[in-house]
Amino acid sequence: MSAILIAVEGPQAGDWLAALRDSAKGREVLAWSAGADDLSRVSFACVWLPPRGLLARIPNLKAVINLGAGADHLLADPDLPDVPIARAAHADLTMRVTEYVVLHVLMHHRRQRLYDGQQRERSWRVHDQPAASEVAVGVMGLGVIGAHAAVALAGLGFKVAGWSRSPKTISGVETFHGPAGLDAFLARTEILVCLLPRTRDTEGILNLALLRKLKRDGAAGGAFLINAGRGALQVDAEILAALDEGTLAGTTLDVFQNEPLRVDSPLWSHPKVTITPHNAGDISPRVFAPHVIAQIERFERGLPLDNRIDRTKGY
Ligand code: NDP
Ligand code: OXD
Repeated sequence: MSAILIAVEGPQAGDWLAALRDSAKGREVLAWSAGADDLSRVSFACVWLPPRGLLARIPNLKAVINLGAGADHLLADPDLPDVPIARAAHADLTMRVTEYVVLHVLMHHRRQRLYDGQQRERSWRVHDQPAASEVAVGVMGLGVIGAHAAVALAGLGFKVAGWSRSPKTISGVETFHGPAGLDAFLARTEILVCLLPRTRDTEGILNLALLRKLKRDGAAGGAFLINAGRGALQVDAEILAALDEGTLAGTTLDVFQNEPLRVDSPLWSHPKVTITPHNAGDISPRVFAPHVIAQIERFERGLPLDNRIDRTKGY
C-alpha cells in the first residue's frame, strides 16, 4: 500500500499524526521533517500550511488532502503539483465555526462588551435591547459553513441574508449574489459575518468603502463586523478607521494578515475590537482522520475526491 505523508504546522501536528496512524489500517504514515529525503513511497499528502515547494518534491504524489477548510495557503505555492486537492468539509468543523459565529453575533447584539465594562466599574445600568427579529445579519459566503451559520442565526430569529458568488436558495435566508448583488446586501445588513475564502476576488474586500455601505441606523444601534474567513480579506488600517469614524460600532476578528497578530498591532488594545487567535473552528483530528483515510481509499478505487478544490475558482 502506498504511503501517506503528513505535514502539519501548528500545535495539532502530533494529534494529526496519531489520529491518521490509528485510522490508516496498517498503511504507512510518515511525518514530514526538514531532513526527510526519500519521499518516493508517498502517494498522498495530508497537509496544513506545508512549506512551499514540499509537495513538488514528492515524485509519485497522487492527491493532496488539506486538513483545513481554506486552501489558499496551498494554492499560493508556485510549485504546487497538478494533482487533485480536497479540503476539510465536515459537520464537526461546520458546527464549531457556527458556534463561533452565533457567539459573536449574540455578543454584539446583546452588547456584552458594554456590560463587561460596566461590571469592571460595578455599575448597574440596563440598556435598550432590541429583539433578534429586529436586527439584520448578513453572511458573506454561503458555502458549507456560511449556509449552516446563516440558518442557525435565522433559527434565533435574526433577519438573515447571505451573499455568494452563484445564486442560492436557502429556506429562511434572503440571498444575494455576485458583484451586482453586493450593495443591496450590505445596505440591509447591520451585523456582517464574513465566511469567504481568500481568492484574488476577495482579498481586501473588507475595506472602508465596503464597510460604509452597511446599515447603521437599524435596531442594532450601529454596524458590526465579524471576520472568521481569512485575514487577507480585511484591511486592518481601514477597519480601525471605520471604528474610529463610527462606521463600525464593533468588530470581532479571528483571522489576520499575519498570524500570530503582531504584539504591537493597535487592534489588540482598541476598545471596540474583540480578538481570537484563528480558533473559530479547528477540526478535530480524531473525528476527521477516518474520513481522510476513506477519501484515499475511494480515490484508489477510481472515485473522485469529495470537496475538491477548483483551481480556476481558487477555493
Ligand atoms: P466553501 O468553499 O464551502 O464556501 C465558500 C463560499 O464563498 C461559497 O458560498 C462561495 O460562493 C463564496 N464565495 C467565494 N468567492 C466569492 C466571491 N468572489 N464573491 C461572493 N462569494 C464568494 O467554504 P467553507 O464554507 O467551507 O469555508 C469558508 C472559509 O471559511 C474557508 O475558505 C476559510 O477561509 C474560512 N474558515 C475559517 C476558519 C477559522 O477557524 N477561522 C475555519 C474554517 C473555515 P459559491 O457558493 O457561489 O461558490
Ligand atoms: C481554516 C480551518 O480553514 O481552520 O481556517 O479549517
